Amino acid sequence: MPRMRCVDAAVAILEREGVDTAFGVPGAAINPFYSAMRAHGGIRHILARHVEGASHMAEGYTRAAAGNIGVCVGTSGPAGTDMITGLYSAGADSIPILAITGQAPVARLHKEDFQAVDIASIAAPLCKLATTVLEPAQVPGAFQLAFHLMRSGRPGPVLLDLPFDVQLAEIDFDPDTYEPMPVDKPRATRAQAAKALDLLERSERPLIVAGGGIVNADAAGLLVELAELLGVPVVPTLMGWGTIPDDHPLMVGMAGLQTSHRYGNATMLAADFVLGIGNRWANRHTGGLDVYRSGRTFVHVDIEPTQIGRVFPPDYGIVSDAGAALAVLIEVARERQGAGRLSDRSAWAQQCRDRKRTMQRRTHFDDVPIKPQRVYEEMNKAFGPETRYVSTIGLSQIAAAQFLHVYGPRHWINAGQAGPLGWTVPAALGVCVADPEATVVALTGDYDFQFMMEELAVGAQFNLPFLHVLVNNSYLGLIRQSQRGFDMDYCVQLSFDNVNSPELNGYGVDHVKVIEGLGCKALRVFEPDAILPALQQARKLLAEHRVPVVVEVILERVTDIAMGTEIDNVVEFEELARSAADAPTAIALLD
Ligand SMILES: Cc1ncc(C[n+]2csc(CCOP(=O)(O)OP(=O)(O)O)c2C)c(N)n1
Ligand SMILES: [Mg+2]
Repeated sequence: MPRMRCVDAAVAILEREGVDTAFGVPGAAINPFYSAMRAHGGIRHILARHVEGASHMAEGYTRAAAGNIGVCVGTSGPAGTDMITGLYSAGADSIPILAITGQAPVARLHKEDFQAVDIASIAAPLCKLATTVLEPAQVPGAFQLAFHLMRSGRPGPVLLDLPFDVQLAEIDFDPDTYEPMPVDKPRATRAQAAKALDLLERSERPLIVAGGGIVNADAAGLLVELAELLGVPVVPTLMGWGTIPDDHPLMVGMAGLQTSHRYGNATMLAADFVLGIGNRWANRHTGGLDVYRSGRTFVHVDIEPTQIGRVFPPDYGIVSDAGAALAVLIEVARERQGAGRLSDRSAWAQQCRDRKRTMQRRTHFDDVPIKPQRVYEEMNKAFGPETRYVSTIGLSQIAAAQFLHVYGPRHWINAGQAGPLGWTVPAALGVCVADPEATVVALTGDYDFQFMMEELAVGAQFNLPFLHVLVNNSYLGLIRQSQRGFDMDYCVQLSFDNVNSPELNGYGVDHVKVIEGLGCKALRVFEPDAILPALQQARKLLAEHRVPVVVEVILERVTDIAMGTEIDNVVEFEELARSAADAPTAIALLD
């Protein structure tokens, strides 16, 4: 039996489980693991500038492609605590990442050693498994279980904490005969599919709500197949955006309080039946449950049994992997179609399409300073269906969901539930590592950008080119807007007179100088007609230099973006589109 250090066994298992990349920050307590990566030679390591950055890179890497598992590595103490936000964000969105941390030697765990913190306890509520491995011979089993758990049921993160002496201890282990554990996923039965379709058949105005579970199951194709077979329109959630292309006739808009379309909410309110697949009835999607549920029958399909009934009791619940459920729904629906037992839904689908065509928000403004709506119009012109957008939080993200177009799963990569500021830059780097040839476009406000802009140096060092649209209103815009309810504008200003850059006229941080200082390229735009040429120029710079390129758009400081407290009372702050000229890149043009 081969004899090796635990860390050598761990790295061999990573390889056998399909891992070839790790994002991390070394430190003394994790150096044995780094020595094993070095000896193995098959794991590419991306050196983050902040351990939280490494955790979000791992998330971006996982979210970019089916089957990927991002790995982040750090030392003992603060490295693990820095990863906590990434573990939260990953767990909240059902994203598997593996966090590996160093730890003080076993005998010293209780002695308040330097950088010895009980990271397993801290991370436990966020993870499917968080454990300090105390016995060397348990290390292979811990890694094997980690991958099994991350992939089974509702996917999610795992933290493995490795004491220094455990890392170095020798064990007997045979990498050649190592085998990943089988993955457990519940599957809907024919009887369950038939029952769901019976309920749907009894309705007149049915919808499918398509959640991120469909992305995780890599089942967007099956979703579109089922929708087309039934003729039933689809409302994707924010995490499910892209499961049906925006220009598909059955994509009838997103519903919700913020990241939603006017036509999506109107269609949800008009519906009498909802089949939710791989979604979790997020509160920013539903708003108040009285309005959302009123007069509607709900079927809920989720891979995790405890999700059924968590937010509200559905009329019928099915525990199933989204892909497995879609497959059996298609099977039963096809048989019913053959027997002439499917209703014709075309009149209802046409009503939904009419709303999509007519209920547009205006994007075409010529104002200087630039109104944010115009930025998305120009982005729609500049970026094609292959574009993979990465965004997180803020007015910029909300407006992006209202105005941009997404055409495929994993083309809108977003920290949906946690919304941690700073996520966008490192997540975009993770996407670039996973898909080096992709057109990756990150989008942030100025504050999200400032949270973790140091990670741009990682893009410069490792040649990870993405285009970053930085919309600068010199405000914590979303919080400024929500402070309207308190009649205040308090602690939300980012503006100051920059003594080094008077040309910024009080907009504070000189992002261009920072970006260039980090080894990346930057362009700054003040006028709406300059946005598109800048985006085109940025694409050239990306190709030429293979480093992140940021286009900073100086915005009007105060622009409120449509949002509300219920899906039937979303407040519009701007004029609506009256003709195609008001919304020239809208997905379904007005007449
Ligand atoms: C770690 C963290 N702290 C605070 C918040 C609350 N928050 C949400 S959006 C926002 C302001 C975002 O400002 P910016 O990135 O400039 O975007 P804008 O809304 O101006 O477009 C804040 C503070 C958060 N999401 N995450
Ligand atoms: Mg801002």
